[in-house]
Amino acid sequence: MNAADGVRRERLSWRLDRMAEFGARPDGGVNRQIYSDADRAARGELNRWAADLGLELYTDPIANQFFRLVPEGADPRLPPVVTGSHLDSQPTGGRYDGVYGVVAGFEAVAALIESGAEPKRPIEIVAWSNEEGSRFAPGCMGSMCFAGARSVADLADITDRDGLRLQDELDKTLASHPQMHERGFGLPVRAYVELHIEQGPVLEKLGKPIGLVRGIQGCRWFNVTVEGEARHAGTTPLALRRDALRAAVGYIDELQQALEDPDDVIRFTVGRFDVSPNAPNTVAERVGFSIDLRHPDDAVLEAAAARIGAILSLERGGCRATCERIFDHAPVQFDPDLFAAIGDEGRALDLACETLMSGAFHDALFMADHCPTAMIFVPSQDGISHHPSEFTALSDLYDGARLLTRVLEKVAGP
Ligand code: HGY
Ligand code: MN
Ligand code: MN
Repeated sequence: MNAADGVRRERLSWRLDRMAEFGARPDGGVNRQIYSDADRAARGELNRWAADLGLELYTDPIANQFFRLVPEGADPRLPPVVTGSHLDSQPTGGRYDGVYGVVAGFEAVAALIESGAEPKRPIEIVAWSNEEGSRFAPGCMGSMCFAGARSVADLADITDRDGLRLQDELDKTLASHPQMHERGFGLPVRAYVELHIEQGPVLEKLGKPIGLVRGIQGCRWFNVTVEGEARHAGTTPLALRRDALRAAVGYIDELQQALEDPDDVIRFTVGRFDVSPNAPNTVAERVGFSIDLRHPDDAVLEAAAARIGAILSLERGGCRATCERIFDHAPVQFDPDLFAAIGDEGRALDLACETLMSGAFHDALFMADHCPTAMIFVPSQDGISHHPSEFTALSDLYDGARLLTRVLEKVAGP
């Protein structure tokens, strides 16, 4: 039996529903942020699934989870084929972003085992830590550390909005799964294939169930801090104020105008905005805000980043701004051979495929620096993601999992 025929729709659906229970929101979405109790509980569920399948459990110093299958007759010394994505979600996240790739990895491995497939090399499912970066910025910490782009020591003292340190929350998470064997970063990988929802409108608009992802656009994140002076709202004349909130709003307005793109390709987003002391009758002393900047052309990203730096270098209303770049990856093109192999398997399954670039970043962005990497997309209804109403039809989830299974069997084969 071809392993892909062994993918079970109901089991896939059950696994997704089960994972959505961890951090479930009343509106049907999830809030399963990294190193939270909900995240730790979800990790425990994966460990149970892995034990049921007889997989070996590994973790590393940033608590990435790896579930390893060494098939009968395979050579354990060969670098594995790795598939997976992330469990962590946005605070107002959906039920599919990231977790679908992990769940489909379990479904594919179960189907491979049940079909008696004989891959010649190990296969591993990975759940990367902190792809979203919503609690501890930046995102992709797990894949960044694995691929050697950052060290855990670099990230240890980052705090969340409650002032909790990353390292302390990470230690709690590592302690929560003592049964996982520790291993280091950067192990050799034959290929990394990530299955993910598109999070955009393209596939649905074209009526195509599968996206063959050519690459991911470049992305930079900045943390901006505007320093002013706290003063009494009733007694301090405006002429004497150094109002950090007024200055921050002015900076953001100027940045949005400067980065205005008639082709609407530049993605400039301020998603986080923190005011201190955040009191109605005290002039803002300090404002912190995030900048998320993306574009498929690195030269455009570079020029836009320079504009941001120039604007923030100027004093505004007596206030000064500092701008720290905390995330930076140039656009990537995925491995052409792996990309072609996925297309071949998609056509062999008689699935209509569309080639596209990813607007969202994924752990594949950093894995592309480490090994041959590619991605598969399935459609997102109305292109919605990072929202509780995120939805993908089970038939599409099933097709994606079948294609992933065929690709794993092919790439891990002789
Ligand atoms: O922000 C992103 O592109 C990803 O969905 N975390
Ligand atoms: Mn994701
Ligand atoms: Mn996301």
